[in-house]
Amino acid sequence: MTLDALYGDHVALRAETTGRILAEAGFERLLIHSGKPYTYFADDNDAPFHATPHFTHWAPVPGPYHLLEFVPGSRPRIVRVMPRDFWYAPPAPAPDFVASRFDVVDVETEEAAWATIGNGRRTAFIGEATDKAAANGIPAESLNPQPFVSRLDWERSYKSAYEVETLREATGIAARGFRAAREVFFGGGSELDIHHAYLAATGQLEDGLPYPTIIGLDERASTLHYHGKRGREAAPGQVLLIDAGVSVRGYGCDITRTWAVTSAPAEFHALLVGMEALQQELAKLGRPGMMYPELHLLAHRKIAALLVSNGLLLCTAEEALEKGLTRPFLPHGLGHFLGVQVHDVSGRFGDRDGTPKAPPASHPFLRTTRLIEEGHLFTIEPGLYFIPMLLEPFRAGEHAALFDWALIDRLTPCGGIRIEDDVFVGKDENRNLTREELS
Ligand SMILES: [Mn+2]
Repeated sequence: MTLDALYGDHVALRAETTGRILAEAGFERLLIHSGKPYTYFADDNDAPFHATPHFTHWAPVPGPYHLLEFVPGSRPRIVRVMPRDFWYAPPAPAPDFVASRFDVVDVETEEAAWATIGNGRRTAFIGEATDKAAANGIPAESLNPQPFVSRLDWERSYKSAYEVETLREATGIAARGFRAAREVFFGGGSELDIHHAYLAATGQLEDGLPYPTIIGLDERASTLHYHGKRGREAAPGQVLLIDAGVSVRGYGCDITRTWAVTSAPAEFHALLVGMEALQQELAKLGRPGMMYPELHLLAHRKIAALLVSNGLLLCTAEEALEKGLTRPFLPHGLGHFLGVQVHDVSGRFGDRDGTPKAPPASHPFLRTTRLIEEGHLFTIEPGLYFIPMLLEPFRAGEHAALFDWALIDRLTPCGGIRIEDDVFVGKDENRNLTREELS
């Protein structure tokens, strides 16, 4: 199917589900504001603009202040604000495949956009510009109303074929960046060199990334969201952990790879091989009917076995799990939903109304507590790190004798390992979008 046809189906699906959810809540119209720029305090510079995710979910039309209107049974409309301006270029026009599904009206000011939209229907408003919406006659209880918004967020966890194809496209571009990064790393490049190689190979601006790249050599691989970019003073490295994405039509892929040079400790190479194997298994095992937290606990079970078989833990895997000895090595969740947002919405919903469903108390950072269902798209990203601040309490604690501290100290300069793929839960099997493009 062409992108145009896939997008047509995606918009039709949005219309169907949104129509149903509007009717349930007694609304006649949905209005989504694309957002307003964030201006830094006491400055006249804006942060990179990110559109309201609900807007992007309908239409990849860049720029602030636009209004998207959907009335069930009518063709949806986008009122775009295209200022006449000689300081800044106006946003790019809507692509044809979008323009053919919406009535696109261009106006020059935000005020004109609101005047064009008008009022008079029971309207649910989504967006940050609640003052403008209120001034336009939308009552307070209809501004980002709950549980209406949660029900839309719940629907966002089921990806359309258009969304899957968009993420596959993003992944294909990201794969070029990972190959370039790998080459620069093995050539002795710095974190900064690797970052620049990634941007150049993916043809992206830094502002266009779905999230800032995480590029850590050696011990920096153990800082989960390390955003520094050291120069040649910290190169070459023995280990590279790179976590980076590419954004296409507002959807970002989220991929991590860890590589080590031949001269890195053999024990670290053994852990890399083990992590690769268990990551691949987990990506296949997350199937409909399983609770995501079960998969997360299975990751800990497999990592316990890996730590034991490689001599880092001096007990049985069962005992390691029981005593929580894997937790300092893997302090984050196994993965998260992926979509318009990198940590996509509704991962911790207990139901479609957004009733919170917390992760297990001993795994507080797990972002996904949902039952896995067909159509879900999530990351599988087990990690194994040597994080001194998390290991210290164990070194001083009652189970200290169950760790091989000499080995752990020798591997600590290697930082850690994370391997992350993006996985779509298909009808008969999972589709690992990342492995289709990158080994
Ligand atoms: Mn991730």
